[in-house]
Amino acid sequence: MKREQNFRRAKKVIPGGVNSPARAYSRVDVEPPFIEKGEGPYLYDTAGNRYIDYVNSWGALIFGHAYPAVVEAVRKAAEKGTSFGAPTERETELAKLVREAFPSIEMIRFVNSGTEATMSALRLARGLTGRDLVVKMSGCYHGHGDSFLVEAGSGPATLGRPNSPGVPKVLSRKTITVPYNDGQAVEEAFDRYAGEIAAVILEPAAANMGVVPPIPGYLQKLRDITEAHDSLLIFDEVITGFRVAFGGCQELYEVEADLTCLGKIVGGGLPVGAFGGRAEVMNHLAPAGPVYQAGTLSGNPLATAAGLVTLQALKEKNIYRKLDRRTEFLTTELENFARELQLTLQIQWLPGLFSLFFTESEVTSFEDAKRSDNQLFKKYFEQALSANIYLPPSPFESNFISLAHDDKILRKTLRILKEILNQL
Ligand code: HOZ
Repeated sequence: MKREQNFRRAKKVIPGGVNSPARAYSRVDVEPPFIEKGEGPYLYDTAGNRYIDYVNSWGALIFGHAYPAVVEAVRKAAEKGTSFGAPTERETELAKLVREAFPSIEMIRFVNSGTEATMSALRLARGLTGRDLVVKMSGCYHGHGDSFLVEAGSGPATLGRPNSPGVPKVLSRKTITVPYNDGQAVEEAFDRYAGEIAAVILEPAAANMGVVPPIPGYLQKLRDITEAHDSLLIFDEVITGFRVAFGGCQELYEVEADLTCLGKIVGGGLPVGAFGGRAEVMNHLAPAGPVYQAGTLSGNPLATAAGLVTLQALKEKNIYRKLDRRTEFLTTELENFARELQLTLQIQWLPGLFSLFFTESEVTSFEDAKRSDNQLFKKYFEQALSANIYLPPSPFESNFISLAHDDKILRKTLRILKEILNQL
């Protein structure tokens, strides 16, 4: 069925036709393709088109679609039961593997999404410190928990509604927002609210306002400030964990968080989130401690099976070098071409993810990202979709490269994107 027809039908029974707003193509003038299947770097829609996919389930699929080891592990697990609501050995195995990747994590709890991970991590930080305030960076997105829908990136930014109605004012007042990459602003927040801030939360490399890496010294400064004020530093590595490096941004930038939130890759494409940190912190969680958090499907056998084979496969030597090299190839070639054309374009990237900002100078904050020319973005996006390149439909999202995107696929993408840039 054609996408217009599909979308019309969906809108009659699902608000906006989608189960998560970022997929609704609200910022562009086309309807979203309805997907039938994925295979390696490709997505196939119900109208018979095959796309090269640069969304990769918003970063969850580091090996591409229907990665055979994951499919087999999930199939085998499903044959023995899909949910027990009881402990399994595989949960411990997965926990141990995450610990290997992130030295700052001694204990971890698995949940079902990144949103649950960040909500629970913040509750834990509040419960532990007895403080209510949280410092968040504008343009960072931490899922749809009440405390985080304040100047949020990703879907809320795409819709132009970074603060959501329905969040009690008393709660949003507990979220202090400061610009990303501005350590001084965090210092000032601590001066102003001395003894009241439970935690500082951020994406250590922002990926929900496009890709905005931290400026040198920024993460260390936040580490120092939070330590000096007995406040917790929470890294939301839902996107960057197991993507920019096996140990995420903490490995890349050598700064450790008190609590780390994970999602996407850790579940190998199944619904998984997780949060972890030092044992003395995590043991405040029920039933070991008083802070309550729970979930029937948390740590379910399908999710842990997919997560386990994915993380095991990621331990293979040189895998991140490969991802780094491929991302560098695509972005550098595009950048050089844009320079030849004298296009107003910034390409920002980290291993496995990148984004294009149609703006004059480097983007280091949400304010900068918002200056990106939306008309140019729309043209670029729509032409790419017509040429069967599936990109995130918003400048406030990241493009993702998987290990299934080999040199041939990248060269083909490059040829198509160059043609499009040439016509902008
Ligand atoms: N949170 C995702 C974007 N950063 C969107 C997920 C979705 O719409 O599927």
